[in-house]
Amino acid sequence: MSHRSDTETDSSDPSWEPVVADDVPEVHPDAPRRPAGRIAPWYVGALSGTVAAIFAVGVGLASAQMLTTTSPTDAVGGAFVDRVPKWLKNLAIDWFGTSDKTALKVGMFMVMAALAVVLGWRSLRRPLTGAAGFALFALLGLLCALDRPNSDGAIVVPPLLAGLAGIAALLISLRSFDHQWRRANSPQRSRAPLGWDRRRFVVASGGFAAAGAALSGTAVALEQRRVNRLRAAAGASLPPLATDTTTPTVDDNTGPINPVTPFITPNNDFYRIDTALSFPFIDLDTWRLQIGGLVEREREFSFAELLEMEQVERTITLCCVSNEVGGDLVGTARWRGVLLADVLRACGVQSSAEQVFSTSADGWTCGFPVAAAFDGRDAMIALGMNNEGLPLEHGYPARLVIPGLYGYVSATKWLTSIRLTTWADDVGYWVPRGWSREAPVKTQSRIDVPKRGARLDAGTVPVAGVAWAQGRGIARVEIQIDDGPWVQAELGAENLDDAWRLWRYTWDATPGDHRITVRATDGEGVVQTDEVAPPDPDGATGHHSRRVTVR
Ligand SMILES: Nc1nc2c(c(=O)[nH]1)N[C@H]1C(S)=C(S)[C@@H](COP(=O)(O)O)O[C@H]1N2
Ligand SMILES: [Mo]
Repeated sequence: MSHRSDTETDSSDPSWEPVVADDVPEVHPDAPRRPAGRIAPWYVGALSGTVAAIFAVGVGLASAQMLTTTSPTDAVGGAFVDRVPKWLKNLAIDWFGTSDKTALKVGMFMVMAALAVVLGWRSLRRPLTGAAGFALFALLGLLCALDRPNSDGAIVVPPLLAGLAGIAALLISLRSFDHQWRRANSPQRSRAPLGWDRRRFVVASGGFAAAGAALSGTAVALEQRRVNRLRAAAGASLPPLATDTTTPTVDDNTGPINPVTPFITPNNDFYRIDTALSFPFIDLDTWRLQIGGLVEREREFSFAELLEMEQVERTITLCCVSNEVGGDLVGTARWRGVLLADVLRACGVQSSAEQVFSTSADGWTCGFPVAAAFDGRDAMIALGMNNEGLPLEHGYPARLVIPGLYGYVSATKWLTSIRLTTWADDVGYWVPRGWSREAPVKTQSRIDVPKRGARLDAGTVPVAGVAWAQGRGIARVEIQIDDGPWVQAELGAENLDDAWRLWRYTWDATPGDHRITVRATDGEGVVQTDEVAPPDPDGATGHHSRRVTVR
């Protein structure tokens, strides 16, 4: 330090540390010193940090794929999803709908990029700051990984590798300008220019960026291959039905009752809601459904064993508690599989059991009353959906479908275990997060056409939609124009207690601004309430209405 003159030292900045310094052997006391503070421009640091982050993320993603485990980014994202406050989760669903997971990932990468820029910039003067920052990141990834339910030991490896990769990439990128200074200071090369070595920096940082991108690309490709294999396996998982067990329904998808919403929702159009940032690792050969808890005999069922049981097919409407009045988080499918009651009877349910508590391959849980499995409704372990094996998005290889209950308390996808238990002993995923423990579906009706704010010609206007009250069925749908009388809509022929009902009404529209409102009456004669309630905590209520302009 004695070589530095006072004027060269910015003593007001305690973080100042000579990039020049102590670790360099003092070969020549009179050699020119790099002027204090004359370090590479800030963006060199920022770039080093960014490049190191890209490399670290690539190493994390690729190593996770190779070890078939959760990546550090998914682990951190998953830990975040598990902890988001309810208002933020509702806001995310409001803003991004079913793309909320993509939004989360994009947000996470933006935060990481911002932190990497700052870390890199700070590291220009203090490389250890950056190293420590990446180590903290690795620690966060490690803690989140350990926090993931249902994961094996391999999950700790990717965050550790990613942390090491980030530190190495940062220090090596930063050294590319330090190095030039050293050469300038050796007596032999005392006339070499001072400052950082652009070319060396570009080579080092470009190399890490390219390697990081290549690793990320490889990870994406491996993940895609895994998903494709799972999809192929899902597609081939079900033999054709030997006998026709289909619940008799009239022509699906052909009825003109509702021009935009078919009675059966095609798998590709079926809404998807879950907490999974990537699909769980499933291998049909080793997959087992475990039944335990308050049963006479704990048992395990392989997929083949489930297929050997009596197969049923039922048309059931599934809906999400987060569905707003008029929303589209609802769909109807023909679910194929075994009755939950058959499987539970094979194990003998003890009388002290209160709750059927299920867990997915990725550790998500939910529970519903034991009665729902035995009260005569078609509570199912579904293995197929609309004449296909269960699609990956919808729970391959097996899921629960319980008519009349919202998905979050009943419809476990990627099902791996069912435990008979008490309400006190096990609590489903969403319950401590503020949603009701029990959640029967509320009667709802929705207008699909005309669209909101539509401009229509006076005369005959088709109005159409759907209505549902699973378990009770729909007996009547009524339409109100402005504040006029309620008039009956025509109902679709498909009339099942557990499925929605299509409806239409032919409106003789007169010029002006109008409001169209719908309400349904369930099979027990109860009219849908007009009391407005939000989805939180156990399902939205209120009438759906649309404003249109007629010319
Ligand atoms: N494993 C798992 N199963 C799950 C969920 C989840 O987050 N993870 N979400 C539930 C919720 S809230 C709903 S509404 C339904 C949605 O099923 P779908 O995506 O097939 O429409 O799945 C249920 N099953
Ligand atoms: Mo849901």
